[in-house]
Amino acid sequence: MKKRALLLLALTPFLLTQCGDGSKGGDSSSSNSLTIGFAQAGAESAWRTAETESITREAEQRGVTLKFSDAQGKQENQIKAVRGFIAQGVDAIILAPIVETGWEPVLKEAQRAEIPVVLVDRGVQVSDDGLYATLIASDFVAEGQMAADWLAKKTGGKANIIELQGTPGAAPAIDRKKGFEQGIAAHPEMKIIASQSGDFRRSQGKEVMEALVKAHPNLTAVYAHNDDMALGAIQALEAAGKKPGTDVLVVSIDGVKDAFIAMKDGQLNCTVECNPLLGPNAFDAVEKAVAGETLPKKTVVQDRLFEASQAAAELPNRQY
Ligand code: GYE
Repeated sequence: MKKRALLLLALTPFLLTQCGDGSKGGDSSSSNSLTIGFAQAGAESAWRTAETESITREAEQRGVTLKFSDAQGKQENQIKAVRGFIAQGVDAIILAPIVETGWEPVLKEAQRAEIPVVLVDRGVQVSDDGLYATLIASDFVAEGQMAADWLAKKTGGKANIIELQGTPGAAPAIDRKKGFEQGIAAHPEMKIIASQSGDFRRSQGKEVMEALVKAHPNLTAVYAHNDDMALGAIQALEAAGKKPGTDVLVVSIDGVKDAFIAMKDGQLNCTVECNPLLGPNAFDAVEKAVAGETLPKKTVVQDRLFEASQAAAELPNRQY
């Protein structure tokens, strides 16, 4: 199908200049007439919902036909979806891979079918990075480091930390753990006293924290790999008679609206923004990949850190 798209792109200027009515290819958008498959990971968090909306909205604006699949957190569903898109002969595939490993066979199938794959928000481990066109994502190690640095400063380098990890095997869970551990390494009195996965979900953040706060009542800080788990943990801490935001500092990642509300309310102390509005970048990449251009292997989305003191002023500006 890549060939068909290339042919169309090549013909567009001809049609524009040669055909009086411009009835075909008359739209100046090069996405016009593209059919793209979007294999989304799931809908586990507010972040992911915002990402889905951004990609859907951008497709509409560019006149792209978008085929959408929600894998509901299961890699096997996502692999099936990618295979389905290949069978349907889409022009390109946008993939937000749930976990890092296990992608090689299906990416090879896409390559054989000459269908470029643009990775959004999470990376993959493959032996040949030629198996995907590009990755558009944040630097998760840097995010974890920013969270650790903030906590080190705030506590004078002393904390009993409970870590809530994201989905096991997911790039942001692996790298946010790594970055945080690197960040606290220089502070011997900052200790991770317990670390468990809450699968990036609010309900599981709450559940896991209910058990952990009982087992480790000496905690002084929570580091959650995303805001949703932090918000669930805040509920569990309150139910256990703790004061999140005061006697237990809470720091997380994403920067979703609810996190800003919790910061304004004094329950969350800090969030590291991770921008989910990837639609415009994703479709710029798709258009280039379909046109046969070589893309940089990674585009890093820039993130910022926000503290509770900034929340009230920043809240009206939040887009997700
Ligand atoms: O931080 C989390 C989500 O892959 C960057 O996935 C994304 C992460 C995001 O569920 O909230």
